[in-house]
Amino acid sequence: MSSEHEHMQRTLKVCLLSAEWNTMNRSRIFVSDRKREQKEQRDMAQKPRTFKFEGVTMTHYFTDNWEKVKNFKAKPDDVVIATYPKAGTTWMSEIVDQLFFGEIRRESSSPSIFDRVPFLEFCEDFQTGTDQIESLLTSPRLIKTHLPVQLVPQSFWEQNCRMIYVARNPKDIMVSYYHFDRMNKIQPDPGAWEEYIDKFNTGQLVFGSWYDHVQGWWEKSRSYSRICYVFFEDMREDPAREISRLCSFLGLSPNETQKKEVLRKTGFEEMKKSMADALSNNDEFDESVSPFMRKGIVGDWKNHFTVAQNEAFNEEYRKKMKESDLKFKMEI
Ligand code: PPS
Repeated sequence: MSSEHEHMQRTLKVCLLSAEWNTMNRSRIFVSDRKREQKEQRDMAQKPRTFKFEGVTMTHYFTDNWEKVKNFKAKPDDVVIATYPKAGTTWMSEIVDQLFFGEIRRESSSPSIFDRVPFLEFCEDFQTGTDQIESLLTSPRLIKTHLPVQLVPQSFWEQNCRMIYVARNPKDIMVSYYHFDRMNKIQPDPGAWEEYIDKFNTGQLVFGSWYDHVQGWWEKSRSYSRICYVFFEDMREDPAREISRLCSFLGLSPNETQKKEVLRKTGFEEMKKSMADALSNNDEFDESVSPFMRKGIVGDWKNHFTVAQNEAFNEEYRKKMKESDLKFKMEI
């Protein structure tokens, strides 16, 4: 490719990204009044109730747009980032976005990661994940979902899309999710910690049973080769190695400088800083209760589980995972 051609392509991409940013900003102005109303309603409203949807615990925020989610038309180059909540979705989203668009992002101000990687099934009055995805101008489209594998819209399988599944050990998930449910106005009230462990074990948290989720995706990855199954603990242990694995899966070959930059931009402290703006405008989260970028470590569960709770949980875990060859590291 000639350098002139490359230059034109880069300029075009920067223009597209600026256009994307402007479009988002414009629509933000239109929705800002609606959003303010919504915030007032949220502040006064009860936390949402949960119910079973297709056998999975949900709130209406993830089912109200179901017809559109179910019939969503995927494109063959869409990349899906799937996780049980709190497994490192935002971290993986930032890594994949940086791998595809890092250079371009540096040349124009970037929308928040929640806008760059829309949340497929999420739905509020003024915004749905499906609409957000449709209005993305970047290609490939990066799409976040917390859906268990059996609820993923058919079109993603038909189009043979690439999917990255991030799994995290259940004890750290539980701790992270507990604090998230405390600070997130649109998540159900977590109740007491002791009860929370029970709700986790019985699949009563939003998006259902962690056991079914991680095992369902694991089983699917045996028959569908375009799933890259990644562990949060491995990303913590050796992020450079995991990023190289992702690059092979995505067919990308960044040079060493680009890889280093992705590592730098997606480190915990750097992300905490870069997300400050997005999080300050986010009226779902009350960061004075608990920050979204909380600790980002492996093994924080040791500060939450009593010895008795840990023993009881280990027993439950052993029973529920006994048929599976899926192994988690509870510490590194
Ligand atoms: S969500 O709400 O389900 O999308 O949350 P999710 O992004 O999946 O998970 C949030 C947890 O991931 C941690 N995190 C990170 N850890 C290490 N490095 C980086 N860069 C990073 N980014 C996010 C975040 O701190 C949450 O974990 P806890 O244990 O609560 O700190």
